[in-house]
Amino acid sequence: MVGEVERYLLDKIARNGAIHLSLIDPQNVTPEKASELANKLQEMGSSAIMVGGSTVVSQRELDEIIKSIKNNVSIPIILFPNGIAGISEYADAIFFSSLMNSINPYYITGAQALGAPLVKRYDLEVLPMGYIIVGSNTGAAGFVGQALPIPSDKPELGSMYALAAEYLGMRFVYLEAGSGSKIPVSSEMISLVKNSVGIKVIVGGGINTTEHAREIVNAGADILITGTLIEESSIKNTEKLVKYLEKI
Ligand code: 1GP
Repeated sequence: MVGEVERYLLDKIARNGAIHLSLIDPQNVTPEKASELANKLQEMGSSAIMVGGSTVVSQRELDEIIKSIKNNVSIPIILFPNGIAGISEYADAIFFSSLMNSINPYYITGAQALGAPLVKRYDLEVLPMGYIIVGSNTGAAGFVGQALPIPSDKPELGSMYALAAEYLGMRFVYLEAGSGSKIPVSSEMISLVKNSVGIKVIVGGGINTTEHAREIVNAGADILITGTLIEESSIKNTEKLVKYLEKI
């Protein structure tokens, strides 16, 4: 069940305490730019490149981006799909996710059922993940996914959803504040989730400094994701943050 990419991530977490994954949104970059960025991120020490975004609509464009990244990096490329258009045969693995606190069943099991045969046909490694949207500034992810976000000041609700994800068999749980969020996931929620579950805790949305990364790791995050920081070409900040997380 646990494949090569998952083993690689787990080993790195065991060694480092926490790791960094870089998120590239195919809507925001050309294939050339994506591969140049991915290469820089690999050199900085980021553990994997995630590719996806809430508004991805063209599988053909996604394929071109991933092929281009693949030419330039050796770290795994993991899909972070918003739906069927977010699946590419050129990736190494997929965060096969359920948006657990959506009010629309399409985002909980509908898109998953439609996409599952394609994941099988492409022989993508599956990383089962519970995706939970948190806070009041949840951006495109919250809007498109029709989420009923967990209030930031109700960490116990976050931990209930995370525990449900674990009991449903997911091996990762992602606390998502929304890309570019002004209200990132709180340390209280991260530590309560971490103390409630045995699966790996991913945190993303609005993380843009090393200090903030330190706070999140101290609270218990296993994996930190940054996207906007990369796109805004704050490469120096990204480099510091990655080096801190990956203990380089
Ligand atoms: C979005 O959590 C990720 O899914 C990344 O967020 O763009 O704010 O880094 P940022």
